[in-house]
Amino acid sequence: MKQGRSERGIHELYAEDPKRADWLLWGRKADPLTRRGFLTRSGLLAMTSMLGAHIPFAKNMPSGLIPAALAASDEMFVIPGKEALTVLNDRPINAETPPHLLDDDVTPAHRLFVRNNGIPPERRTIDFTTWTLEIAGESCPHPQTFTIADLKKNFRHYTYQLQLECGGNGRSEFNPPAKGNQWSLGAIGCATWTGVRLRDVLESCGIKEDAVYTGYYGGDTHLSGIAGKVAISRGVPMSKALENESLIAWAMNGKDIPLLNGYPLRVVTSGWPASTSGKWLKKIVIRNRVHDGMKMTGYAYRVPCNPVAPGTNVPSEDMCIIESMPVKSLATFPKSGITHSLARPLTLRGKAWAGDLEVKDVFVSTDFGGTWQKATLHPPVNRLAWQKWEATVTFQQDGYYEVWARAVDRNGRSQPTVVPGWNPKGYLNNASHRIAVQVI
Ligand SMILES: Nc1nc2c(c(=O)[nH]1)N[C@H]1C(S)=C(S)[C@@H](COP(=O)(O)O)O[C@H]1N2
Ligand SMILES: [Mo]
Repeated sequence: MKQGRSERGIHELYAEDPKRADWLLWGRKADPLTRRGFLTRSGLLAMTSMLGAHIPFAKNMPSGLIPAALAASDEMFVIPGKEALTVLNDRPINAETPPHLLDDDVTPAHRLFVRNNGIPPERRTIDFTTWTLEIAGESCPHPQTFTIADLKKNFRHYTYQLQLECGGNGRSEFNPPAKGNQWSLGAIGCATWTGVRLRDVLESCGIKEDAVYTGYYGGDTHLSGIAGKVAISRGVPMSKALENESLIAWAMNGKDIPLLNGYPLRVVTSGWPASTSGKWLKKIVIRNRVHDGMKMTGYAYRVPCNPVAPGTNVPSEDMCIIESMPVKSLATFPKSGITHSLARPLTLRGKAWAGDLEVKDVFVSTDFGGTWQKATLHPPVNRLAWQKWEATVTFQQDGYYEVWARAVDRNGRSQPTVVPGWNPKGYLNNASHRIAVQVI
């Protein structure tokens, strides 16, 4: 966390509210209780007294599990237009959405997370009418440059609801900890995107037979401010780029894309780490090799090709690029920490998604995973949209409960209830979401 008050950027946005600015500059201190860490035996006793209740399924509770009731925390409001998001960093700006605020079927602009690797272009420097997108690269025989009006005129328009999840979502739970944004659960959203198919645009420029990968370039700049140094330039294999749902989008939820989410133009390659969905899109290259842009090489967005023990020093040649994201779900209602009456059943709601795949089932548990009950799962509105689920649970006695949600994809792969495969950069944590419910 940088602290220099002289730094320009988002701080200017808060000039009119010094209290918020102060808080931002000071940063969000990691709360040890937000980690899925371990407590001692006496900690467990202390915990019961902190919760002010006994725990009916204590015998099932993994030793040292920190109750979701204590892990939840409310944060200050900070980004104008995205006030309810939890800000992790201000330079670059990174902010996530608390799970209970992801309850909308379609994520509204003010609730879509923000993950910036560099400094976004300033709004006043962007002109929607003169913004251009260049298609080039060694495997593109006829490079061309399009205005947004050209894209709109020359190609068919498509609108899809598409989920975007940062590859590092859930990173805060890995142990040993991984450097990077300490995302908890909210670097995910599913808005509606309108644009043209990436395939149609690439095909109009030609795709040579030796084409293997795309690479995007955006209008943001590297944090260092070094001229010509890009913040991030990633891409996908041609097979992913040519899918129906891979878009070059100019609208989100029927409006201009919010500046922090890529205005005026972005790639959306849903189901893969959202880092493949380039914002402030200026250029796409068709490559005859795996794209080697910024954050495509080394350890960035890669995990060990074979599982490793926590803390292992993995040689970079043993790291593989993340492709489709793993199955995952959230309980978006109720908010973790509610009090519920023993006399009434509790109806839960949530979302589930599974990278390139569809979600087959969602299960919920109120006894720390001892038993599971099937939720009602709705089909996606289109491929790569998240799926809604609901379930009604009842409680036999009062006390502290956790509701756990677990999704299973079409291939039968389930979310784990503990943090899965440790990896050096802390990607792909798809552990079950847990919410705390106090039954009285
Ligand atoms: N040009 C550009 N594109 C980018 C990024 C960026 O920093 N610059 N961040 C990427 C990452 S890591 C993620 S997770 C998503 C986040 O999209 P969002 O901020 O719209 O939620 O954008 C991706 N596209
Ligand atoms: Mo990301």
